[in-house]
Amino acid sequence: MSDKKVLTIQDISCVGQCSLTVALPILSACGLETAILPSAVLSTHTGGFTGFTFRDLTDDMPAIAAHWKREGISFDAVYTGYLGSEKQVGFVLDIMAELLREGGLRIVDPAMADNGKLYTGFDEAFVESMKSLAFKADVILPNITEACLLTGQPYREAYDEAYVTGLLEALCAQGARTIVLTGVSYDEQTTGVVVRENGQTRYYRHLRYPKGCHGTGDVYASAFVGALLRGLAVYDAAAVAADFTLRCIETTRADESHWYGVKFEAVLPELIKRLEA
Ligand code: PXL
Repeated sequence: MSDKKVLTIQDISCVGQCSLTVALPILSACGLETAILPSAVLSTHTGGFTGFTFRDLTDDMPAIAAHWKREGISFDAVYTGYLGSEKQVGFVLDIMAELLREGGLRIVDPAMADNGKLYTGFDEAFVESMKSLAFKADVILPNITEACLLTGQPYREAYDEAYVTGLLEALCAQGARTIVLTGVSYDEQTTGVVVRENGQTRYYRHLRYPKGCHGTGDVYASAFVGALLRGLAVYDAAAVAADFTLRCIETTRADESHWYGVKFEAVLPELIKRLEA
């Protein structure tokens, strides 16, 4: 167990197994006390459903944070995912400055794009504001598309190690500290994560399934944060999260009707056991 307290800031997609409905159970399973700050409430996520509702909670954020401050509440880590507006990015920066304990971690998943495209509802102005958050974080977890957007590098479907090294260097040049670059694949059979920490780069490679699943970025980031705050080193946490995410995909892929997310619930016992080891 751990007595670390983490605050995660992302949306509630009521249906669709992503963002807070994934982060909260995974972080809790990892043994962490988890506080949430919902950035928005959507009826579903935006990746494949149409006609979803969207309630922006931007204006509630400063009042919630001010109450916590009055109560003397603070956190060992703030982990952010999908944010609903540029204004929210500013509030998140304030929250990190005001409510993190000394030595607390800022972990940012710049969730805004995948497969070369911004998610529905995001634009260049949002990307600009995300830069101000990502480059202040202790750890960022971009996918290749998000790394390109943060650095202005061109997105490529197929690439080599030199391209990935270029992306990491561009991120570092802009101020990134520890980087966990997800979905890095040099061939059809394998994929993995590249971890850049203290000037060292390591690649954790594993099996790749042909079709990506929605929500795996959130599952991955949440398991990574859980493992990291349980005391694992960054690379080891990145590997545990990769194995967990792969098992979630394996558990889901045969069920065509489950296109909107992964069945992570069935795999939580494996994650819990792994963290006990
Ligand atoms: O999984 C990232 C995510 C989070 N929240 C919402 C989304 C998405 C991706 O599409 O639409 C609302």
